[in-house]
Amino acid sequence: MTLDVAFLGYRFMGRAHANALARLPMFFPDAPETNRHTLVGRDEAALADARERLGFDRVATDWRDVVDDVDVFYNLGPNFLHVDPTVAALEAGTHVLCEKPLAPTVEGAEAVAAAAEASDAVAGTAFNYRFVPALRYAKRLVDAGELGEIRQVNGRYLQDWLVDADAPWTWRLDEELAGAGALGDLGAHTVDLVRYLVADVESVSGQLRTFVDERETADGETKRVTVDDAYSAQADLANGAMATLEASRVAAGHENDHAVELHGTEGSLRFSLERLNELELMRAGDRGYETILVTGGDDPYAEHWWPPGHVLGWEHAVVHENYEFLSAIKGDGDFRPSVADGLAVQRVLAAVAASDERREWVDV
Ligand code: SOE
Repeated sequence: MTLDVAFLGYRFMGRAHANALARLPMFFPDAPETNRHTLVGRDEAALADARERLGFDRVATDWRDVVDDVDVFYNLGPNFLHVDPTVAALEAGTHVLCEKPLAPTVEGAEAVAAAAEASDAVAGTAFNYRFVPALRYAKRLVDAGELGEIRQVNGRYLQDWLVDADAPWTWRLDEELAGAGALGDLGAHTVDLVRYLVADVESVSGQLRTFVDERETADGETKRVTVDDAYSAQADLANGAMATLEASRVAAGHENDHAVELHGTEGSLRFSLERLNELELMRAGDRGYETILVTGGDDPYAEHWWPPGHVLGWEHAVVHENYEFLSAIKGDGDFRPSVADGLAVQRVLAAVAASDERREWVDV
C-alpha cells in the first residue's frame, strides 16, 4: 500500500527529503512506496514553484487541513513550527518525522513526546548524521568493543555563516522562535551522536556566547540577537566517559565542519563530515591511525549504491534516514532516533543553557 506523504516546508530540508523519496524506488526497491501528496507552506507563489520542483500532487497553506489527510507528515518547518503540527499529526495517528531540534524548549519537546507515547504512529526526529555510513560503521566498531571502554569523546560542529557582523538577522537568531543558536541548531546533532555512539549525557558544565548582539533584517530593521553564536561544554556520560562539546556559527573557515573523536582503552576513531566517506581508526598495537574508505563490502548501505570507492555525498544520509523511517512504518515501528531521543537531546541542551546561566555543573 502506497504511503501518502505531506511535507510542511520546502526549502533546505524539503529539498533534501524530497530528493530522498525520489531516490528510494531506484536504489532501495524494498522501501515502501510513497506518494508526494501535499506540500504545505505559507507563500503561495513559492509553494507553487516548489510543488512542481519537488514533485507533489497538491499544496496547502494550513497544516491543520493536512495532518489527518495523509499517512506520513514530515515537519520540515522552522523550529517554532515543530510542536503544534507534530502533536496534531500524532493525535490523528499520522506517522511523523520532525526535523531537529525537536522543539525550541523542553516543554515543547515533552508535549511532542507525550503525543507520541499516546499514539500508535511512528514518531522520529530527523538527526540525519546517524545515517552517514562511516558513523554507522563507527557504531558497529564501538558496539563490538573494538575500541574497548570509551573514556573520552570530543564533538564539534563549526560553521561560519554569521562571522560577518553584517550577516542578516533571521528567525534562527531569536530565542522565542529558535530556542537556541549554535547550541540547538548544531549542538543538537553532536549530542545525538554522543548518545548514539557512546552513552547518555548525565551532567554538563557549559557556556554560551553571543558575539554580535544585534543584526539588521533583510528590510533594514535592527533586531536583537537573543541566542548564542557559539557554545562549549564539558559533559559526564552515563558510561563514565568525559566529553568536550562545542559548536559555533562564527568559526571563520569552517563551513559545515561536524566532527567527532572517540578515545577508548583499545583504540580511537575520528570522523569529519568534510570527509564523510572516511573513518580514521587506531586500534591497540597500531602505530597510528589508518584511514578507511567506508564505501564497499558490507559497509552500511554500500550495496545500494556503487562499487567500492565511489564516494557518497551529504544527501545520501538523508536517503538512508528515509529508508529506515519508512521501513519502520511498514515494519516493526521501531525507528531511531525517535521523538524520545529528540526529547533527550533537548534536555541536554537545556542543561547546558542552565549551566551557563548558573555558572555551575547541572545534571540533565
Ligand atoms: C544550519 O545552517 C544547518 O542547516 C542545520 O540546521 C542543519 O541541521 C545542519 O545539518 C546543516 O546546517
